[in-house]
Amino acid sequence: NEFRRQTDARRAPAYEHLRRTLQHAIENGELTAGQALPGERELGKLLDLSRVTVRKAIAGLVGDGLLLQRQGAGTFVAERIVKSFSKLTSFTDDLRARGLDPKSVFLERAIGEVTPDEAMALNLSPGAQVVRYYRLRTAGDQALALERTVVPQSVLADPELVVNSLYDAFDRLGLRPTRALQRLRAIAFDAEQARLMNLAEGSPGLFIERRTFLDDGRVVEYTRSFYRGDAYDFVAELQSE
Ligand code: 16G
Repeated sequence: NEFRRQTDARRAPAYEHLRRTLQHAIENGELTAGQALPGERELGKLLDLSRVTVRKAIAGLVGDGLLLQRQGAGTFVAERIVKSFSKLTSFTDDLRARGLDPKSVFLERAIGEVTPDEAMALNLSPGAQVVRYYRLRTAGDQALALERTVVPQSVLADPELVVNSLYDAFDRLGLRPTRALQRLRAIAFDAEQARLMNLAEGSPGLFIERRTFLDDGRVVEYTRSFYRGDAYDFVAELQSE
């Protein structure tokens, strides 16, 4: 409905208008990945808009994942996060390496009895206790992933040992994961996941399952991650057989 769209656009508040203008500039390459935006004050002056308007437009684009804010450095056009598919790194490692500030929002953190599927994945016997986490993974204002992690309670005695990073907790406990098996598949975020991630239902995602081992063969995690499909590139070096 073209007419409706036009009148809506005309009636749209100034921040919405700026948001769309910036979005188009990013989509058609006038603003390129990694490029810094002028400061809020400067941008406001340039476009004759209030600082509040500029701030609101930018906050919207940060939420959409098109812009990134780095503490103390300013606002940048987001680049996709390039992640190795063959290195045993954590969410926290990947984002810290980019100067971002990764966080966990705990949607669930509890001890329970292992389910048959989890027992298979973790090499546990029926009846064993496990620690379960369901976390929203964020950087700045942006939600990047949802993760369900199961760890044997024999490995993590207390769920509170994980503050933001699971691998930091392993490190503090002197546990050194050395190997993992991983599987990746494309998914569409369902309504509930989309709500948590602040995305439209059906947005593309990457489902990654990881089982991580210590040197002695113990499995320390079984994690099912749902990464934003529009934010990550997975890369690997391939060698001939
Ligand atoms: C990554 C891992 C996930 C692991 C998490 C730990 C992938 C696909 N998955 O997201 O298996 O549990 O990192 O991150 O890389 P943390 O130490 O920040 O909690």
